[in-house]
Amino acid sequence: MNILAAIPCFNEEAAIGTVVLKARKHVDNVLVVDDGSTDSTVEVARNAGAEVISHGANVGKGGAVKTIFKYAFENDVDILVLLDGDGQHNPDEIPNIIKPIKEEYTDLVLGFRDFSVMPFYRRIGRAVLDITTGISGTVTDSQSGFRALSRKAIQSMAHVLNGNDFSIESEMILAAKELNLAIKEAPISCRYEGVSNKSTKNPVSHGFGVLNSLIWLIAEKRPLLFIGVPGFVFVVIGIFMGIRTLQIYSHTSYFSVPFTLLSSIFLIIGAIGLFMGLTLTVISRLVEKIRIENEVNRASSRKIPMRHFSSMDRTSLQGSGLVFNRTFDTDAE
Ligand SMILES: Nc1nc2c(ncn2[C@@H]2O[C@H](COP(=O)(O)OP(=O)(O)OP(=O)(O)O)[C@@H](O)[C@H]2O)c(=O)[nH]1
Ligand SMILES: [Mg+2]
Repeated sequence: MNILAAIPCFNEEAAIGTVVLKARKHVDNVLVVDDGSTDSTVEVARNAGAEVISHGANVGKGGAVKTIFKYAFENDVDILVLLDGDGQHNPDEIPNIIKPIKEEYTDLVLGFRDFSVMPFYRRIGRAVLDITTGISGTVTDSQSGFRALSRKAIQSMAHVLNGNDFSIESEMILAAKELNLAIKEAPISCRYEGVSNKSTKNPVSHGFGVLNSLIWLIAEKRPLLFIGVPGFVFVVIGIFMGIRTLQIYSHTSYFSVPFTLLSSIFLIIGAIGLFMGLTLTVISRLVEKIRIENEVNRASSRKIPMRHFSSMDRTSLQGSGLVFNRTFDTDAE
């Protein structure tokens, strides 16, 4: 079994050596994706025995995670462990986080941190992001970077992740849910004391940045819910106000211009929202069909068994008319 631990890094020379050395005890290979570090992260990681891929410029944590997925996909990794390079995660907990994948039918294991040891302001931010991420179900800790993925999760997620920033943690969960992957959670420890806080980002603006990316991500995936439904509500309010204007007119012969204007504004904005929501839903479905078709093409050229596709993908394929006459060795392996 090919197990890879991968660490997205930006200026982690102080901690990365220990993290790599400890992680090597539990996996076959350690990959460090350096994202334009200006310190000696690359040399330290290499000397500790990690394979290093360097972006050459700072793309963001999400960009590094996408590079990791590409590497894992191309190198037929069976289990991928993601962890941070600043020493907050304990690599000796890797066996716990991969256990559900090895022993149960699980595709994504999310490490969850103990709320009580987390600084107060982080707890609030974490709760907001957890609720937003968990819109279609609950997650205990949506922002933890310590997680493990099965081969099926790697293969099906490698080409669907988009974000370059820290919203990648939520995006991965949303993608896993969409792909009908089995998700489990495992407790992990997380150090806040004694970790070099070289982070230049303010945790509050950082949290808002992630929330902003997350809202756009969900709006993009669920345009009917986020644009169409509010549009529908506006249309209903507009109609109600219009009826009210006519009632007042019929009883008092007074025609309220402001009320009519307001009603028209609600109707126009609502109609635009409803129309946009429907149009964007059709577009996002088409994009999804193309994505699935691309996945199938890739799988067919790499002979990936059909069972590596989620049942949702298979159903969408059958219903989409994108019928493919390639046969996958469904029961093979
Ligand atoms: N590739 C890449 N990795 C990054 C970037 N920023 C942070 N990281 C890495 O992502 C991991 C988590 O980053 P942190 O800054 O510690 O984020 P955090 O743990 O959510 O926040 P703190 O609690 O402040 O430590 C570490 O391994 C970082 O080196 C970046 O711009 N690019
Ligand atoms: Mg950290």
